[in-house]
Amino acid sequence: MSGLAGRFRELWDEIAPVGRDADSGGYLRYALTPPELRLREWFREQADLRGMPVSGDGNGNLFAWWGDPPTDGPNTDGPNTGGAVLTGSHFDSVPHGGAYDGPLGIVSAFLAVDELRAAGVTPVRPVVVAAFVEEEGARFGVPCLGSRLLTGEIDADRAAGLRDAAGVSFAEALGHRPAGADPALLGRFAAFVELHVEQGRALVDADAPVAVASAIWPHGRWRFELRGEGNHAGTTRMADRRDPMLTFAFTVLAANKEARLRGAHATVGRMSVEPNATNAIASTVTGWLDARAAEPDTLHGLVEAVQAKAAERARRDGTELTVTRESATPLVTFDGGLADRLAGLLAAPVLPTGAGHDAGVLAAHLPTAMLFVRNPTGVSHSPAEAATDDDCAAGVVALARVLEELACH
Ligand code: HGY
Ligand code: MN
Ligand code: MN
Repeated sequence: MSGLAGRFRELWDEIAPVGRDADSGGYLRYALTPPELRLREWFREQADLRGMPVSGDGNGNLFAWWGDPPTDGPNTDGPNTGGAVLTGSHFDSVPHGGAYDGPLGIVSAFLAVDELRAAGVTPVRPVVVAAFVEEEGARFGVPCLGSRLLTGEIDADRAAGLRDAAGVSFAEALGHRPAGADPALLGRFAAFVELHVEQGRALVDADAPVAVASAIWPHGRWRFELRGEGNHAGTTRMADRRDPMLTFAFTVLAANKEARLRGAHATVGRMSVEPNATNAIASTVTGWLDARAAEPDTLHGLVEAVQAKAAERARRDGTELTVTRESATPLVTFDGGLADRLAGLLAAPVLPTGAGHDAGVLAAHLPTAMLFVRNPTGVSHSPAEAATDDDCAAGVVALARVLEELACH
């Protein structure tokens, strides 16, 4: 194992146990809960060790600065003139998620700073490591919540009122109303480069450790609420039932079929049932559709078709359907010039992805790129997610070269 792979492993082992579920081996690192709060403390410790002052944006995002942090005053030099190069990712996970999705981008960023310093490199512009809050939306339901707040893509009052399963609001978890958009801070960044574990097998098939991202599929989340009539499982005749579970089951099958017909992706991985009793017909069933497609029109057609099939079945079952879009991310095409420049610099393949990222939000506001690190299992949002220390070291080297390219010339 190379020296850098060893240093990666050493730093990685500091956070690996945090929030890990002993039974599943997956991670329960929900935003602003004790495991994620511990990782935020670790972030500050790592920044302190490197003499990198940490600033916040009032939304729960953290920024460690190598070079001058923002002054109190607004950035009056105009957009993106601050020239800082932003990197980093997120700490939060999906329930029983993998170890690398998010934290790899933050650990790699600190190690890339170490590599540049060890090589005697001094950037002419600040290099900033970010930890964005609630990227997965696993606690408050809206993915990329922190980056959407920073960029003004979600209203601060709506974000403040988002609640978790226990009814705790984002504002209560944060300790205050989120500050919302911060154009002055955003204007200090000239580019954002997020390193992330690949959530697929393209790099395995390409036999390459690192890739550059070209695009993120448009995708979104829709909540399907079905209301029927709760009743006794034993005494209610089948012909008399208005069972929302029936409509829901049909909707899940319709989503799968419509996605296959379109070469798109549709997933229903989360649901809730009331009263959720073995011997009672459900009164309400709520399910969440995660839909994604390479093209916006395909995605729109998919969701329209699933909604129409669900509504038709609800009429047959005598149930009531309400569909609410909870989040949507348009097609993200990363800055082509930047992607090509980095792919040339790294001699790396260029890949699209169906996974959303904070980079997908920031891409609408500043030149943004992503680096992917090979995942030998290709599995993600699961304890089976993996990356080798050597490939992670290759990711650090690649990120260090990119940061030097962007911040030192
Ligand atoms: O859901 C996603 O695509 C990302 O992993 N948050
Ligand atoms: Mn994820
Ligand atoms: Mn992620």
